[in-house]
Amino acid sequence: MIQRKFVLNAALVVALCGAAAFAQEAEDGRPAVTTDFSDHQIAVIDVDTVELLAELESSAILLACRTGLGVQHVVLPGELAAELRGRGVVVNTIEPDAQAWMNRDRAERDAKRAQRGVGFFDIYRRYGEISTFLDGVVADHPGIAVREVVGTSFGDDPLGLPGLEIFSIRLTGPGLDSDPMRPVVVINGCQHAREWISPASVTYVINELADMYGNDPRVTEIINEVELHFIPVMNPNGYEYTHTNNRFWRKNRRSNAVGGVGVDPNRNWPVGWNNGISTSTSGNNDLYVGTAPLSEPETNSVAVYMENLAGSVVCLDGCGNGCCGIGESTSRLKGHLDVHSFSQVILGPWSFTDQVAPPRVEELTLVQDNMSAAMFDATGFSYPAALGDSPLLPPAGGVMPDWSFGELGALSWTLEMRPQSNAGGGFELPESQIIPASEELLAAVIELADHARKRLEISTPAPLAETVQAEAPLALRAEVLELNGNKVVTNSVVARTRAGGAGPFDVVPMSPESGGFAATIMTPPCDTLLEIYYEAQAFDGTVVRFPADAPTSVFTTTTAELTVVADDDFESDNGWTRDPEGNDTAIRGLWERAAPGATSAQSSADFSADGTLCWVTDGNPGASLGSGDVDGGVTTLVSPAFDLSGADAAVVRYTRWYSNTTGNSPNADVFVIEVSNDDGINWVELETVGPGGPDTSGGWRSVSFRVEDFVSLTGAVRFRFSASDLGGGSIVEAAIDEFGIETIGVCETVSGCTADLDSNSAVNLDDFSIFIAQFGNGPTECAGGCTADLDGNDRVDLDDFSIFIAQFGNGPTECGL
Ligand code: 0X9
Ligand code: ZN
Repeated sequence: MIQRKFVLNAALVVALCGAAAFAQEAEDGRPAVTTDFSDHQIAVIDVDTVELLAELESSAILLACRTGLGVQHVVLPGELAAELRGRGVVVNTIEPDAQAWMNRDRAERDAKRAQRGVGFFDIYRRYGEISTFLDGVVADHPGIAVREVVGTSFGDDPLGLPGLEIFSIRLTGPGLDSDPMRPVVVINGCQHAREWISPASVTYVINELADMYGNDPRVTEIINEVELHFIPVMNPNGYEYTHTNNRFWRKNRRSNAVGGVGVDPNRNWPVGWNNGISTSTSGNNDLYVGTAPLSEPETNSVAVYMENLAGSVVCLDGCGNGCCGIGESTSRLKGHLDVHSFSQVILGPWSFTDQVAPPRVEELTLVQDNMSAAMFDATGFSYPAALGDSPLLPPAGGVMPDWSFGELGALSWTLEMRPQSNAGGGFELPESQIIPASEELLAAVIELADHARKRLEISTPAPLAETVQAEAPLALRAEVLELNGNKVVTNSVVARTRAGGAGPFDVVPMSPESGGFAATIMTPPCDTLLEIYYEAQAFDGTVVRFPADAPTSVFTTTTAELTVVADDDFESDNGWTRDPEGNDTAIRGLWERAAPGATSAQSSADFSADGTLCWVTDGNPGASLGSGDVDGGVTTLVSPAFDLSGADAAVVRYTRWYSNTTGNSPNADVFVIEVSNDDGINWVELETVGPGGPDTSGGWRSVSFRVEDFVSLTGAVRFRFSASDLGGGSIVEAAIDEFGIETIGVCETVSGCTADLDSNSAVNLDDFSIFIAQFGNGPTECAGGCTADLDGNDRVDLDDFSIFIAQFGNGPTECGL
């Protein structure tokens, strides 16, 4: 190997986002003041050995967020490019002079800046411009916006420049900003200097939210109830350096005692600090951890600021959001987003290890899925969300959200903004995308802040079916997730139900039952509207409903005469077949009836309360995420033929699982469900899950369809479930459970009016009151006669209730008048 002045660090094997021991030193070991990249080129290299990867990590700048073997964009010295070529490595130069590229890039921006009519978010702005712009936002919104000094960035040692101010902008509604009970969220940008979309988008979000206050009802409520703190530029001196000298600079601008310039702020936090996982102790390295946790002014000042915000709210009487009892304490800091680029992913804890699951997985999952869905809704761009053990990004020690989650109790994420890859512009997302990308961040911030004010989240494991059996027991189940440290008052969980669409709702207490709350109600007579909502109370007295705006919105169903045609929890073999026609092309991950084993794409268990089996695309978790997923084509599962002939209507329901977001090509495949009414010759699509959207990151989802909306009902109706992996690099897992079909018959009127207890030729609520007053009477009470004892057995019991219900709603016609 030829002598080079580049510092080699063979120990560093794992690296992220351009992690590199970059040539910053002159011959004397002192940091070079200016960086000239004219002897560097930007190239694409297919890195096929770990030795080559290590060499590039130490002597070039890798521009990817997911470094590793494979195609990499790199900035490398020309002589290294030549040497590699000499050894047979294919180096595809896309820009021969990296300095010329940077100069051009800067000149284009300067030219745009000088043009008239250029909007603030049409170009990437300098630190000073961002600071002045946000002063304007504060001045325009004096009632809700405040600027505060957080600290001072490390002055640019080599350039002899002073440290710049790290500042925050706080948004919160008027009058309440001293309320220590008010929850706090923090959003920071630009720990990493070259990730320009980060400070740009955080600045955009501050401005938008301030303008939405008073105009957008949801945002107004959120700002009135939550304190939002933004620190748009955490590393201002590093950021400026990327504008003036080196577009690829990542760290702060400290001259390190160990040599080299810059500490990686996002390796300088206390949780997992210097743990050897994507960390370096070499001052030249892009992942240099610094001399101690929080050794840097950027991290330390922000840590102090956030610790003060988190505080400790001790409940004296009553309690605010997060207090679960008098004398208990809680952190005010409920949420934190650390905004980076690039990769387009939402990364939850832990980062420092992929070996330990974080606490509060359910709440983390709920919020990150909501953020992902809101971002998708904003622009149609997919931001898959994952917790620590996901291969979306390899682990790293000493990162900021691990600290805010682990030590301050916030729900915290690294948000990697656009683009998805270097092909989309890498750290320099095209300026035309600043606004749409910022709209995605805005959507995520609104979700996070909205969550911060919540106490409880009620959900039901399955949606209420659109029709239910008339006059039959109906099991209701609700789950209550305790959010932000709050607790549910156990006996406060109720369902409220109403039959017939008018009058007050009945209260149905729900009792605790394995992981949730349950109650059973009797459904009203055939063809009656039944409305249901759920309610629970938090320790601080807040009442939470599901749906949230109940009773304005409620869940509804209609009673009918149902005939069960199929009810299959897949615990036994009921004639389902994989690939009946032999056309499947998948080579792995084929459908089987099995108990699934957990991976980050596959469920750890079937869906049914009883039993363990479901149909799943290879239930074995395998040695790695990619060993049991669908690969190489399509795998199909076909139901037996069901006889639906003679029915006017039929409902099919199933609970499905689908995940296509955990691999290197997320959101590339679909899960197709079809129906056939000619025994499997022709198929009609029932639904397609994916390629994007909320149902593509795993989780059991129950759905139902009216079969006659798709095909006419015949004697040979089949269903087909097709999961495929048609693109490369995708991890695809699918499963189904709890399959059922019911036909819907015509409501039969039960004639007779023995239940017309007040003899007015109608069986109505008045009769019901009389019935209920006698309910439970036995031989003693009925000695003198019980009008409600409809079957004449000297008791007013459930049998009489059935008779009563059967006649309920009858009028003069049915009463034979
Ligand atoms: O490495 C980092 O600091 C972050 N990526 S970046 O490309 N912006 O540098 C990721 C940190 C969080 N990582 C995980 N949660 N695995
Ligand atoms: Zn970053």
